[in-house]
Amino acid sequence: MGTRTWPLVRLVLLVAAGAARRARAQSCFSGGSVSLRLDVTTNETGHPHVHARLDQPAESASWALDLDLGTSACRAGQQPRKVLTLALVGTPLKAPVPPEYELLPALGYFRQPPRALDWASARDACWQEGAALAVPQSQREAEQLTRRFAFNASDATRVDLGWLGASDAAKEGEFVTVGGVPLSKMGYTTWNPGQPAGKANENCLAFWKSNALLEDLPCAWKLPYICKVPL
Ligand SMILES: [Ca+2]
Repeated sequence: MGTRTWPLVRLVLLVAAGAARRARAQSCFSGGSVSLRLDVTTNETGHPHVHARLDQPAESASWALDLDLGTSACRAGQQPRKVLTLALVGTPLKAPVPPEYELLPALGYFRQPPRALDWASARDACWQEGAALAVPQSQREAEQLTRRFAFNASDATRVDLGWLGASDAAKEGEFVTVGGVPLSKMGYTTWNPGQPAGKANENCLAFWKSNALLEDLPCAWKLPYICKVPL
């Protein structure tokens, strides 16, 4: 069914950091832009429609929509008008870092939880804290992590290794971070000599406390792990 646009009530609004402001009309946004587009149209049967489209980066805030339909008159004696009020309330774009996280300057916020976990449980535990299972992005970061954290943990299969946030479970030999980025693009890929060597039996990434070199290990092992909140 065809529609026609009411020329005087076509609205394009831009919402940034929770505050609405008028912006120039455009149909596509990119980068960090968050846009809210409202189109008020009527179809051939005369039914008016309001279409709302919120467009934002995938990692952006989630929004709660609050609608209120009522009547209002600006002045005494004025004919009441029907008023639809639309409110969007977003979650903060950046959650505060939990207090137990330690800032390593220029690297991020980190913490080693006290328990050892299998790789998938460690990944999920970091996510539940608003962090991610750490992946060093430089030699310096890998060495800082091994120096700063003790790798001691209860119930650990071993305490001389710690989990990192990458796996080649999806495609053998291609390690991808928990954020979906190929490990080869993360800035630190210094494997222990001869590694990775575990083939399909060892799909999860770890590093050695002693020298920060990378190792593939069975994902069911329980190892210490480090969660990271990026700067
Ligand atoms: Ca493997």
